[in-house]
Amino acid sequence: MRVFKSKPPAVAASIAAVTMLAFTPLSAGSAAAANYKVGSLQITRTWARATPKGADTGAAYMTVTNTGKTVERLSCVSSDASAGCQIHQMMDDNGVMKMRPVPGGLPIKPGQTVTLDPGGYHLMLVNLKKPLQQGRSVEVTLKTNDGATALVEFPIAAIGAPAPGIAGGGGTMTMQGPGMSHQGGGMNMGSGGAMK
Ligand SMILES: [Cu+2]
Repeated sequence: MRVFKSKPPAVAASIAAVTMLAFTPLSAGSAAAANYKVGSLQITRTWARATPKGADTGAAYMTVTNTGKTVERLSCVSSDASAGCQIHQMMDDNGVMKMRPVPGGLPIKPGQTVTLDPGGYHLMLVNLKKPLQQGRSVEVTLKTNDGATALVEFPIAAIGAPAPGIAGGGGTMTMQGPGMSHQGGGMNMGSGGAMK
């Protein structure tokens, strides 16, 4: 028969279990400024605009810098909010602003920074599965021509917001005008020949 001597629980000799306090700097805007890498492309200032109910397209924006030595072409693969995803450019067609997919991806030269902004280049989320809601975010997979991909998060600002984290306003343009519709697959995505 054995006798168990009960020992007092070992006093944690290492009270020195240091708690590391992570000081998270507060970001200025509501949207945390996250940086992403896709190949040699650095992506910052990601944001999207909320959409009104029933809209079937939404737009997202970002700043892209090429830190590499060769031209990179960026394209959009998919998003969690829409059936399709494209990079569009705005074009003045006899005084009417139209948007078209950038054929072959958006080119960014070595050292160049390209800003996608309302009125210019933008990510177009085509055939939305749900409205883009302010305060939420949309996840988009981007790809370079080298085949590098990244999942990038776009915090959603107000409907018509002119910049990330800014509430409402806008009036710059709507995405719903004639000639702007992306409905029904009317956009010719084929072979880059759609540009005229
Ligand atoms: Cu567009």
